[in-house]
Amino acid sequence: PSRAHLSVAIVGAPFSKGQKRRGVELGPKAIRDAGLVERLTSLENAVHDFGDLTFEHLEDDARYMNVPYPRTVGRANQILSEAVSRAVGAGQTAVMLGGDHRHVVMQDLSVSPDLTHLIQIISFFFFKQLTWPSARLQDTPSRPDLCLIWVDAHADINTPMTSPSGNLHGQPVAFMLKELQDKMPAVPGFSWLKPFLTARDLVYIGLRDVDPGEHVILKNLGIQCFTMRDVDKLGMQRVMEVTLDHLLARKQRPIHLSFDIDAFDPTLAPATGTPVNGGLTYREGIYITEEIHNTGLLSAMDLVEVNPALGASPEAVEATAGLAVDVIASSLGQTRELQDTKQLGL
Ligand code: B3U
Ligand code: MN
Ligand code: MN
Repeated sequence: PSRAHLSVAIVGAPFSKGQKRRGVELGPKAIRDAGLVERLTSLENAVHDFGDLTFEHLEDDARYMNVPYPRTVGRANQILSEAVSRAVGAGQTAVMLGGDHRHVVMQDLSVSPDLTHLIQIISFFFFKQLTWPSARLQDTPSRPDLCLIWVDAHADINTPMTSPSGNLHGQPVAFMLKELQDKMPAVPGFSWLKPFLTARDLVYIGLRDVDPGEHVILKNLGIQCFTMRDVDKLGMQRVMEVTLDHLLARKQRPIHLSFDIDAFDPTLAPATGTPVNGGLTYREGIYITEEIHNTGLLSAMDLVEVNPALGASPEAVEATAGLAVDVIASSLGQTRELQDTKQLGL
């Protein structure tokens, strides 16, 4: 491991709503149990674990279009955003850990609002707020300063109209993008969240399960996407070179990394809600995060969709959680490169 010397804030977002069901709160816990804090500390980072946030389930939260529990999800995201806002404001690199509620919610409430992925909206949003504290929520201007790397099997860019499932975890990017605002209805619970990201500031890596409406959006907005086919064709070295060039060539600026564990091949990350065959290898995934760390520009990240309740065995869960720790650690300084012997004190 290299020496990183970052101040890292860990925030867990289990989105449990008090529905005590095996697995729901175990996403962040499984990642911690796999040794996250120890690993980050061994990299000589100062680690502050703020524990898990608690989220309430709001009464009278009627479905909006095909989106169930919009107010509960919106509020949970607001709470998380405040926690992230504090951490980033204190100069820390924020690491958000998600669980997956789809499974639980479906069983408990007979609907499937997947709350976890919405983490990605808020963390990113509040970082913007902090960078421009004078900007009002209503008229956040286009800001070239922050950029987003989205590593996922899915594009998560459905609008409530294009979403085949209604699940909000398939929609967070649509809430963020300015270019999509005339396509977005006023989902209750989300009025606090204004679009802040331009299509030019976003790069996808790992896509292989994209819905028809999402294809249209990605093409129309000309978003830089590296599907798994592109990864096969170009190799990850080239993918990262183009990604970082696309985002940073004009200007060095902070990076938000949103990493969905289902970007990896299901053989490596089986304990997740929507696995898709043909995903990233371990080496491809870790190369992404090493390259991002090497920029020195990582500001915040989220690691989502680890769901211990969906692992077929304890080993499957441990493998998935261990992989999540490797992704986070290599984003924050763990490297496979040989180290400077002087730095190692040898
Ligand atoms: N694109 C589908 C499926 C999906 C998106 N994200 C996940 N699954 N994890 C949808 O529901 O929007
Ligand atoms: Mn996904
Ligand atoms: Mn996702």
